[in-house]
Amino acid sequence: MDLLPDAPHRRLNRLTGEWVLVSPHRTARPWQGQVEETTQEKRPEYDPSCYLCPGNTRAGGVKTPVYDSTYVFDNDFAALLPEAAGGGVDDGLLVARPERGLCRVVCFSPRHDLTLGGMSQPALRTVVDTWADQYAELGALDWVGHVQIFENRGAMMGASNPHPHGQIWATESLPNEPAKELAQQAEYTGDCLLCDYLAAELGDGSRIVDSNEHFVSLVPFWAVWPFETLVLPRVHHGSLTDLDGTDRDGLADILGRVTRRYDRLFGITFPYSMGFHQRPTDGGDHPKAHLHAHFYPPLLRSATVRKFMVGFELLAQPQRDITPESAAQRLRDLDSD
Ligand code: H2U
Ligand code: ZN
Repeated sequence: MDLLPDAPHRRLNRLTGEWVLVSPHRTARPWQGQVEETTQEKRPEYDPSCYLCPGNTRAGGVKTPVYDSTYVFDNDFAALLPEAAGGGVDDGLLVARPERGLCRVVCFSPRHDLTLGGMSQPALRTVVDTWADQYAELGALDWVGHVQIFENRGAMMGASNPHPHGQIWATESLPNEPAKELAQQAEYTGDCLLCDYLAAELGDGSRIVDSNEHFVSLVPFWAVWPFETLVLPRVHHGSLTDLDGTDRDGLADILGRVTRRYDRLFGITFPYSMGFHQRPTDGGDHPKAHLHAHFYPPLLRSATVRKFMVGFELLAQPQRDITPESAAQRLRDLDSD
């Protein structure tokens, strides 16, 4: 896309309907802000003080069994509870509604020292299968309208523990981010917004990071975070449960590749929040919902210099300096094996 200017411009996020300001000329500015400590300690395979390692007692007092694959448990400190409780408030101005939910923790591996990118392909495939099974099981509850699968990785993102794990929050109502994205997809006049978007990106090529037969990783045209990426299935699928065995192998493969590229970018276990957006489980058809995963990493220019969503970003609109095209180039140039 040669038309993209080097001058400040704004780009439309077709998935949310929101704009991001891009300031490519600003990448040379001096930096004297916060520099964070890098802690890249070598972790043991088993940590007796880790509440997620097999056989250990969790903070809530429950003993985790000696698991040898992926292991799922109900969050001991769940943010949501499954029992319906209390009434709401709506006086025409102030509105509050009760919200039911279920929160689970998914230990990706019994090995304390691994990350998604360091796990074997069969082990990663088991994680994908576990996510799909959890989506099916939680989504089948008649009151669960949405299942959010995510991973918070790294202390910088607020992860409480380095043991490889993610979370699942199933809620009664549709949360803000998927609600925005589903509305945009539903309003799209073609068959599928993300199918058309992926075709355009594959045609252009400048923002593609990696791909296999079933999935593509790219830096979205409208990325807000410096090294934000989107993982998309090549064909239209609404959820993880729609994926067959070879699709799931493809997803496991691309997740391994993307996270290994991230880890090589600054030579550290790259912090991020990642998660899947899928068809809601509210009983509706949602034919235009296209399964995808977002990776939102906070780092900007080194292992210690992060982007902050402050100032103009917080008060007005997100802004980025390095272009999505140059971020994609840097990720693409790294080894993914
Ligand atoms: P994060 O690292 O993404 O915060 O996830 C860890 C979750 O694990 C967190 O939600 C739960 C916390 O409530 N947890 C337990 O359920 N049991 C424990 O013993 C400690 C942590
Ligand atoms: Zn552990």
